[in-house]
Amino acid sequence: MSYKFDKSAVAFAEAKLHIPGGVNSPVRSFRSVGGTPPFIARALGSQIIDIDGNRYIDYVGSWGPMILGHAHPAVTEALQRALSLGTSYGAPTLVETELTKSIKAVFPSMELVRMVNSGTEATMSVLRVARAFTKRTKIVKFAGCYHGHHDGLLVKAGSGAATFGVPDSPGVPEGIAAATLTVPYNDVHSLTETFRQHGEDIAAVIIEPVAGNMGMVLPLAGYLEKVRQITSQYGALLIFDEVMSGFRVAHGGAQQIYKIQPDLTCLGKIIGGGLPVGAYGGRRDIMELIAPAGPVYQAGTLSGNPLAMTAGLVTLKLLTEIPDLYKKISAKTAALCIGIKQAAEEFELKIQVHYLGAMFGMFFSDKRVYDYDSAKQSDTGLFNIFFHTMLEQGIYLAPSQFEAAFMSAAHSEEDIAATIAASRVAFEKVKNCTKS
Ligand code: KE4
Repeated sequence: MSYKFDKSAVAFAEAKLHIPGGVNSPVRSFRSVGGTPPFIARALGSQIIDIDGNRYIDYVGSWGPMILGHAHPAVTEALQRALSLGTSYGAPTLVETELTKSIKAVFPSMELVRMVNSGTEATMSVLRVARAFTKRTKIVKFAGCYHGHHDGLLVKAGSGAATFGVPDSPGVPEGIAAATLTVPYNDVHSLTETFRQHGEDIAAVIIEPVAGNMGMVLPLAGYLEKVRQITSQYGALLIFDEVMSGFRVAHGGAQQIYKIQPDLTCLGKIIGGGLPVGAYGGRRDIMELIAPAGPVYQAGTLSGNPLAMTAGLVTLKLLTEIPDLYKKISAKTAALCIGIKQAAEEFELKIQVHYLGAMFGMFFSDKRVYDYDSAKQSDTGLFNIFFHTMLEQGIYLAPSQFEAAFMSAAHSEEDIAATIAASRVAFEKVKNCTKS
């Protein structure tokens, strides 16, 4: 059955009249891969269905939140009950404390947690409290890591040796960018050198401990330990941005796998079960600076709203209660990635496949990918051919080489087999394109 996107094409043209680029988040526009983004009508389990009636096995999962699969009955039922009690009060509720306790049970480094409405709000707020606590101004981030769209982190490495940041978007003031130093991921020497030069004025380092925004890139052996050691040595705070990796690469995120205790952690996505959410938290002596406990201001009309808290609480309870859930999801991810790698080799195509827990990614590159520069060596043209050939076979991957993919508890063995089979067709097409 050939996929048609007629209704989505009409919908996309209409959306562009009213919404910038026709989407409410850029990556959804398919600008990176070309073509028309399917407009989704509904989803259930591992599947999404678009308004043309095309069905897809979904490996985007709303960019991470849907680890249980779409429209999980327990989440839906709990939300329906919560809806009948109202949608938002702007006052404290029991469910906020319950969700926070569920997070702390899995992330013991988070002694106090503040709920917000997005990962962006979480990372924006965590920088403020890090600067207030240390009374320092500079922040270190890593090329290829993404922490949301606030000015302080929409920054890229400056030219030449200077690591001072320059804006990564129009509208970001030079002065704000200059307070953010950018260094390569997985490069201990650059980080050490940056601290040697600026260490006394660095408030914090913020890192995706398992990176998912340059494609999926894993920390090299011992790297995160060195980052922890360097930040401690200079009195800078270590912030793990686990908005994507939290409850994803393992139940307790990257900090559980690599046994690193960050000073502060940001979470999002999965903890809201598909509703708008973010959270930041960590050492009590730092988080007690946050208003109203302390002087560092941060607020939000819908922070901790009962619907997101309810969806998140049910999701986290299931992640804890379903026996061997992470073991099973990790095994599915591994089986899929090994199968795709083997399929590529059948066509003598060299790809890099990375996976950990319920997260995976692939690069059309014959070289190791360990940072943003090496990720950018990938052949995005080949990726785009692969992407569309998979889409037309009912496999919905992230529409960019520089994104990650996400497995859920709802993906079946049949889904995995169908995806590997579809990848053979896609690799054959890629191979034929490389010949011509
Ligand atoms: P949000 O503001 O999108 O909830 O979270 C920002 C954020 C912070 N930190 C990390 C590690 C993230 O991955 C994200 C957001 N991830 C992207 C995926 N590349 C969300 C998808 C999108 O931007 O549309």
